[in-house]
Amino acid sequence: MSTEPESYGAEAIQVLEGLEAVRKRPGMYIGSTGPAGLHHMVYEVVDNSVDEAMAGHATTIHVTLLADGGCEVRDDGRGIPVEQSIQYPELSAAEVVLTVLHAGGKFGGGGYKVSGGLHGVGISVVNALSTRVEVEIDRDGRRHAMAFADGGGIVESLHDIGEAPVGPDGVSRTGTTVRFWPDPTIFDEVSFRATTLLERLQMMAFLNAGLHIVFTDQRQDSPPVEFRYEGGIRDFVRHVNATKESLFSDVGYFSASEDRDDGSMEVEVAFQWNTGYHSDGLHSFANGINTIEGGMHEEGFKKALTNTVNRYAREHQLLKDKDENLQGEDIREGLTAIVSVRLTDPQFEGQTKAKLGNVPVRSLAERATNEKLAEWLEEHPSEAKRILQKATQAARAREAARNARDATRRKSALDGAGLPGKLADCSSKDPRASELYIVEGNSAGGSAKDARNSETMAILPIRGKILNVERARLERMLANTEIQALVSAIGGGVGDDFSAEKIRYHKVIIMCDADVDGSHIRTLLLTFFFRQMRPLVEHGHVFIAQPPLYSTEVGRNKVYLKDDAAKAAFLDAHPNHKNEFQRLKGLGEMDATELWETTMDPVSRTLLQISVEQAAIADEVFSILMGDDVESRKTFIQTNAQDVRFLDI
Ligand code: 0RA
Repeated sequence: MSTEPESYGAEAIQVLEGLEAVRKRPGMYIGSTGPAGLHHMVYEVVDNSVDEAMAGHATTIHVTLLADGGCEVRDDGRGIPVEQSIQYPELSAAEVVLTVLHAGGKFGGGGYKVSGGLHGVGISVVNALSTRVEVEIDRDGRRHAMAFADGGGIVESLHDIGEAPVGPDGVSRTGTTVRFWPDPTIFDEVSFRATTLLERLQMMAFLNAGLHIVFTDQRQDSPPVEFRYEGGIRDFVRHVNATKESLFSDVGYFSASEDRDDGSMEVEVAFQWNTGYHSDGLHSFANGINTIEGGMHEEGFKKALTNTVNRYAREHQLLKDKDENLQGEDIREGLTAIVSVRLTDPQFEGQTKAKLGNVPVRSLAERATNEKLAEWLEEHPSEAKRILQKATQAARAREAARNARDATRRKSALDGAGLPGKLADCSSKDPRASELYIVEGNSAGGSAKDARNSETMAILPIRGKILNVERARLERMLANTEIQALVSAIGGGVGDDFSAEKIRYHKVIIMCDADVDGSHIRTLLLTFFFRQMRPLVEHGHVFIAQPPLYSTEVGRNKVYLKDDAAKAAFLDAHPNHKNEFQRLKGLGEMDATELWETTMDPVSRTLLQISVEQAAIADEVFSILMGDDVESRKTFIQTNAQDVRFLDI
């Protein structure tokens, strides 16, 4: 085959036009061109390998961040087919997969029943949004290679480069390796964040029992991180509950599937209760995607859970005739459960496209739970008894909580009547012009007060760790003075009562240090806003202040540089620059002038606007992967804290 890029036929031109459409509207294909979109590129490629593994043909996926900024995904599957394409005779099948939109596993006899992919867009989209893509395919004893450049143009047609490596068993290796370099003219940032990828890869390993994922970051010399969970979602539940006190040691599990004319579906559920008080430990997934807004699978499971537990309780006289049925939230208190479904054509709906809409999944989940959970309860009488004791206590606590909440609501502090003492309010009464800076620590709060423009900027210092909202029940949370100050300063109420019309500031800016504690507080605040003031996030009123990482002197002026990329760009532009770069101190150590210049001056500051999706991710990641254990969370952040810019976003 030719390796020359010339002599495009009509089809090749058509193909390039398809990829051009992706470059024109990247957001339509990968959601955004921010960090989330950048990381979707990796998931898109990995999802193809996961599909190959789920079809029973691959066991191991290596994800490697290359020192030069590229990303390599390697699997030991069958290898993308290399023969001539039937539909596009001038291209090989592999070239079609890389250049034609939605050409994933749809051709040949080997197509997949169910396929992952957040947007299910295929590797061609990754190609369209990369400056270079290299693919190697080991198949039929040969190694084949091809390469693309500048958004999908073929620079090396598929060609044979020799024998495929032979393993110790004497069998030729098969598999696919894809390397890509995201296009910096498309993405705001092209540096991957290891933590973000690790979280997702770990989740994938939990959701695909037995799948072996190896992650290596060659940009630094850290050892590879490996995930493999033979127990799948049972191990996931065990992992979430590891930092909690479980109510019993067994992790329940059941699954069911159904084949229909319009495709197949399967549901898997794992569950265990802990002694905690959340009733939001239910996490659901559809084709490996975290459905944080729930949907049909969750509905079916929840309904049947409530039914089945109540039915069991009545049949075993654990509820008396005169007792009311236990409510769903009582039964779910302390429950950690994973509901994972796979289906042919998932419909993602809702605000963040994270709600499963396929109606038939509801009845499958419901029937499976009604039948198999009932069996599990019969087989586990002592566990069943504990679950019922806990649910009964929760029902009583719910009553008490309602009374406490009513009392709290009557308190004037929460109606915005009195403003908190430590709030340095701004003089403007126009919410559109007003900004609230939530500042970690009193000393930073002091500098911020000195530095601010008092007409438009209000300062609210938050001391130490605010209450861990993840762990607390609502009434306890509202009793916390830091939370009360926050609620009354913002002025829109809280929880179901929250109204974005009443808020006193249109910008609520979280200003924390770029260290572990700062990141902790930032995540807590985002979790709080996401759960208790969601419209504030939805309307785009929540921001994160991003102090620069470096400063340096140019003549008599100080120049601030946002991050390593900005520093590199500065050095490119000033090759003779000899002055040193200072790494900037924590917020508390800056004086007012410095704080103003780096972080608060509207002309030069960098504010990151938080989307519902980001807040939801902060919330979800926080509660799923970290549980209640602050220590393990700290360790996790510390080992991944190289890139402080993206911390927790
Ligand atoms: C289409 C058909 C077949 C495999 C694949 C695609 C495939 C794609 C990717 C992408 C990354 N790794 C992959 N592994 C496989 C079936 C091939 C056959 O029938 O042998």
